[in-house]
Amino acid sequence: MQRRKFLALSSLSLSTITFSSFKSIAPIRKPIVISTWDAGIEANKAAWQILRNGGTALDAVEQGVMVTESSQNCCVGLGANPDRDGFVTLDASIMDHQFNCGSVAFLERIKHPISVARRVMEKTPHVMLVGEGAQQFAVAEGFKLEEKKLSSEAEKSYQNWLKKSEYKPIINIERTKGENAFAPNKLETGEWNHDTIGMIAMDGNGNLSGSCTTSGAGFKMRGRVGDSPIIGAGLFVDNEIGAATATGQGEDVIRICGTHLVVELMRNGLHPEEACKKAVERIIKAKGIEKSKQIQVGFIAINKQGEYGGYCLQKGFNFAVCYADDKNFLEDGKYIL
Ligand code: SD4
Repeated sequence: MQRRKFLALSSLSLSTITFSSFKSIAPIRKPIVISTWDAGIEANKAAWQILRNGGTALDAVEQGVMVTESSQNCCVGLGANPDRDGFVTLDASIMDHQFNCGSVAFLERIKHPISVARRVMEKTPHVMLVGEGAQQFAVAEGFKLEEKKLSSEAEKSYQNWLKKSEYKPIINIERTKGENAFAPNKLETGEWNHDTIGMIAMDGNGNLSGSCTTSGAGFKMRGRVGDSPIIGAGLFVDNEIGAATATGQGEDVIRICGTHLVVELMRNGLHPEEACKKAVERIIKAKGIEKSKQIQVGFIAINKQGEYGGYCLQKGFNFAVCYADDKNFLEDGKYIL
């Protein structure tokens, strides 16, 4: 009996030792930045310039996604599809390595919601500002109030959508035209409905930060807010463990506190890819397989070793990974359904 107990104990401690020493000898890859979808390549380039020059992960994730918010090729930001009443409303969040975080939701006519989110984090006692109040704050902080006008593509797409006025999320809409393509063909049909970039990074000091910015689901109900500005849903960072961000149908990410779950799974020792996979499985468990087939959700994550991974529900999600001047590439997310 005694001997059996001893053997059980020693194998337990052996596996603990092996596991923790494995963790501690895993090579640390830093700096590193990863971000969702094809647009992540351009965003990573901007973030990488900051990281390679010794800048902070926080600056990198803000300035990285600002590229996407400004891009004409992408539906993140003011060029995006409007809600069903014809207004573009934006959500964004940012989080640093000390649990500081800021977010804005239902924000109109401001070009860089991510920077407003950062000001909320740095200059207010709050975490989240929404709607008119968020806009007032932005203007008081010197952000320009842009004209209330849809981009020509969004206008076309909205007019088309109005013919049926039917809200129907369509999975993987960003990538209907092969490698590196958004979906200009879908502009004609009003079906371009995923409009997000999430970015997470570790800087040379080993500090993690993340950002997430979106126009949300195209033709959504007025006032609808997705997962992207909700800390623990669309974005979460715990500097001891790792960081995660999400894309896809926000309602289903919120339901399971998706990115918080991913980080907690990494805390339990899972590799980022495995953690993302488990979170996707949780969505399927919550929703059932048939309903899960109708939507897309993707998670990406990095840990303190600079290991990274992504996982999604359906084929078609990808993310951009950058950790050297000549290493900025797209990876397809593995999928379950
Ligand atoms: C939302 N998660 O508002 C966002 C949408 C998205 O690619 O990620 N689109 O629900």
